[in-house]
Amino acid sequence: MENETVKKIMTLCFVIRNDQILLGLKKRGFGLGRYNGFGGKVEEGESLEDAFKRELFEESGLIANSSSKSGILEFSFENDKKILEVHLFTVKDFSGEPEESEEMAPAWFGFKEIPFEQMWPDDRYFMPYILEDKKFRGWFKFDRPSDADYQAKIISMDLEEIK
Ligand code: 6U4
Repeated sequence: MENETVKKIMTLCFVIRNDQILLGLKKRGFGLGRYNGFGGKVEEGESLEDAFKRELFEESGLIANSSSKSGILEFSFENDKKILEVHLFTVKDFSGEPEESEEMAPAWFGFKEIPFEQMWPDDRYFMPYILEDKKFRGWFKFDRPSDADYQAKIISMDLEEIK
């Protein structure tokens, strides 16, 4: 059908160590040139947990030993039928040291030095929940995707804590 929305199920994972968060500078694809957590598309037959662990390992070299589910966000874009359903996880217990991959260049940031101006614009809204261990859900509508030269603009949004 012509007006049918296409939903892409994705994961996004933030790794926290003491009072630092690990972010990766995206070297290719969606959100190129922006810092973000680690994640991507969920593959067929894969659980959300398996999917984020695979992406975290592929993109940063880290192995998640345990994790918590932090939230769910839906992203849409003007004049685009695609909806991204993104499942967010937080990892505080992991093995390994971050390594640069073909997709991401990882770096640690203090909680007060998170480079929001180089991230997707929604991150500054949901990040407090991640840092305070709260669960949340929300949706954001953007004009168009971010890339190295352009930060997407939020057209409308809704975000709330869930118990
Ligand atoms: P590949 O497989 O590399 O072609 P690609 O389409 O580049 O996939 P991928 O795998 O890099 O996508 O995944 C994009 C990542 O960006 C996912 O972890 C979800 C995340 N993401 C998408 N929109 C976001 C947004 N508005 N804010 C945010 N993360 C977002 O913080």
